[in-house]
Amino acid sequence: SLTMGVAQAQEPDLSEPPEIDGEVITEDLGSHTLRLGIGLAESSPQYLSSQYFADILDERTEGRISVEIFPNSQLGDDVQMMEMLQTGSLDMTYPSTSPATTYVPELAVFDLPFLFPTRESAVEVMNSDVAQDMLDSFEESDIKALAFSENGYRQLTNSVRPVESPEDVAGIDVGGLTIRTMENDVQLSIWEALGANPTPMAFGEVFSAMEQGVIDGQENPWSTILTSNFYEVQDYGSETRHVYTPFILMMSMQTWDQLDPQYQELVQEAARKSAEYEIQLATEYDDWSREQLEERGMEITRLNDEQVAEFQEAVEEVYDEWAPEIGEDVVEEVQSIVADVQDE
Ligand code: KDG
Repeated sequence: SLTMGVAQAQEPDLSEPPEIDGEVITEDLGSHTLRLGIGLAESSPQYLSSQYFADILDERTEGRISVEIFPNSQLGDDVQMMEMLQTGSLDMTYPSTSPATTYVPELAVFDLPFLFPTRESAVEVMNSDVAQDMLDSFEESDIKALAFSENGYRQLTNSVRPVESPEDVAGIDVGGLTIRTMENDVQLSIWEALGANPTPMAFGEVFSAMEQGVIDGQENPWSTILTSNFYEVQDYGSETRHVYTPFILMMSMQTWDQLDPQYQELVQEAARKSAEYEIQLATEYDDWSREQLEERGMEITRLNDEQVAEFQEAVEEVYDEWAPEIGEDVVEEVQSIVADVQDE
């Protein structure tokens, strides 16, 4: 077989999340049930780390703060749930940065294609002051943004044909692929530059839109393609890694303001710890998910350096178009952090 001699990725070990340590708050500072809505499924790293977030708060408040997680866009999509945080009708959500750019435009730096050559460079940027400033900026919109974590490198899937070049996306004689994008203008530009017909759409509608043939394809990390069962309606995958997007765990400011300062501090700490765990899980899931998809019959095209370069060239214009909008200073700052990591 083609995989002969290639090391198999290890199955993620879910049995042992990091130990919960730190002080337990024994004093009764009030009881809270926090509702957290996410778009992804129960088996996703996002859900599993949210569960860990819930466990930390439960253990360290003797059960006084409990977190109820609602997966699969049950309570709404990223855009709707962020609006619900603003009105106070939902306590927490965990969106992609891409639709959150309506609140904090600088976040669109993460939408620039081929910005992060390695996961380490992306993590370094998420831990930087420039990223912390972006989290802080949500306060103006009555949202307490707690932590960045990993959504990950996004890969293209479709139901029409194998894709190994921008020409395959554009389908010179047969027409471009209709690709669902997140609700974000930079993402739209990327797929326009590649000659696709991009269609912005909420995550929760993607599966049925593919099933019904309303769209040909979508792009997401392998873990999402696996855990949201997209392989059932998508025969082809391409390891394009065209963009790395994060998640942000966030809370309604109305909820935040109701928490005792000691609880606020604990929630912030639990958010950071669960975000770290999420990044660990997302990393473990990535290659393993790709192999699981292949085992389930998805035909996955790996791209060589020249093929990746073709995609990269085709979307270069996205930088010219968007860097001035995002802010040249922010883009340069992020690029210099990336360069430093790569030089180490
Ligand atoms: O919970 C997160 C999802 O709602 C969404 O952000 C996932 O990457 C995503 C997408 O493609 O919309």
